[in-house]
Amino acid sequence: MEARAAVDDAALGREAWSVLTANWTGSATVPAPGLYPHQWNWDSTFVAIGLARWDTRRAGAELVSLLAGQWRTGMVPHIVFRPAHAEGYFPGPSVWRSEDHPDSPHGVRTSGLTQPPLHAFALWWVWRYATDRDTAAALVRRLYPMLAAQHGYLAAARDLGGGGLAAIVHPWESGMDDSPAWDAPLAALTQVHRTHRSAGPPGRHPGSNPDRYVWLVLRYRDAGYDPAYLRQEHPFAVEDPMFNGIWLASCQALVELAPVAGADPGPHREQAEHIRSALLERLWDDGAFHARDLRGGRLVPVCTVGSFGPMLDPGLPSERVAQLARVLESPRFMGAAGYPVPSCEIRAQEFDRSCYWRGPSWVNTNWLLRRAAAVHGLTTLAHVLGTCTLRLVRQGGFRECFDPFDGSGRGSRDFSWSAALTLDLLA
Ligand code: 9YW
Repeated sequence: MEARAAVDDAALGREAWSVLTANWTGSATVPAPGLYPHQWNWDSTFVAIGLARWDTRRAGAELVSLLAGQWRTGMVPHIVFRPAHAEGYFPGPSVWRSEDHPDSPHGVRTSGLTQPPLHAFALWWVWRYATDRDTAAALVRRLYPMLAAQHGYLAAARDLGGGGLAAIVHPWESGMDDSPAWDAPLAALTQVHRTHRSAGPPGRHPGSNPDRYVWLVLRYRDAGYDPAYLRQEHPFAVEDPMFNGIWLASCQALVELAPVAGADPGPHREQAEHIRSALLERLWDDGAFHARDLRGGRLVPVCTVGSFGPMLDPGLPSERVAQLARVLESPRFMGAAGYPVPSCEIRAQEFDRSCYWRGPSWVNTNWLLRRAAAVHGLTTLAHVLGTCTLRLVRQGGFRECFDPFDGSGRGSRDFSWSAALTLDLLA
């Protein structure tokens, strides 16, 4: 294992700051130098969370710059492009062509997909911990209407199953791009592609996932990013428990933030209750939450780290919380991993300890599950998740993800959310 001398808290904090300084563009934090040269949606929410206790202004700037990419529909795009690095990442702005869409923001090029709606939660975290109260209050007043619009978009345009949950229309929208939860819905695309061959660029076949990913983007783009197309035709539509658990937590955050912005918290409370019932009715099976493949009309059997997203809800019935905690602590997840939390259950055939969201442990999902455990008073679990996550970054640095058995780092180095959330864990 690639370990380094363990560093103390003060040194770890300084290292985290230097990563965040290096990855700051002047208005936003990019996820990792080189590999991801633009602003990514949920990455920025984790950066804002990590900065919340230390730098109210920069935490606010992070959210403001991301929301500059918001579309008039309320959709917050998963990438806000930096013009100087236009084609430094594929698919870049020339693939998405956001500028051709009447609802895209002026002067900012973005992707046409979204990512987990952690924004209101992140703003609430900033509000909750801000040392600069005036800046935080001004920030809440400024961003509240945008976040309410984002939630409105999810309810109006993304309830593709008609049961009160938001569907993702591309694996990238989950933030857990190659999770085994998308294998079956993606496998079904081969057939669809054969019958719609003209939809992709000439010669492109969705024989591998990267091809299918781009093919899905092109279909959606060529349909004008139209919600009616999503409802009627788009071949990938999945209700993900993590995406919806995060949305629910953000609705609860808006309940707290609405009065600060002079708005009525009632609709956000109702929305949260609606999502909770829908999660329990539509995604609960066999002791855990599962993704629902709307096009295949079934739940995806494999359990992933996403299965625990609804635990972020303080109102989740206690017997469900206990069942989820048992699964999380069992050898399917933490019980057999030296370094929690593997992104896929270890016993699954699809589990791969070295492949992104198919096995490795991630700082951001560990942080979310630590928060979920704390919300339900599971203090030992929360403590273990916090200390093990700090152990990972102490030994391996601020890597993108980590081998769940030996803790060795994987993917990019100097990864922003790993550094930012470390600052929060050290608090
Ligand atoms: C990609 C930026 C993004 C994250 C995702 C992660 C990865 C990008 O990087 O996706 O090219 O696949 O899966 O969660 O937002 O850090």
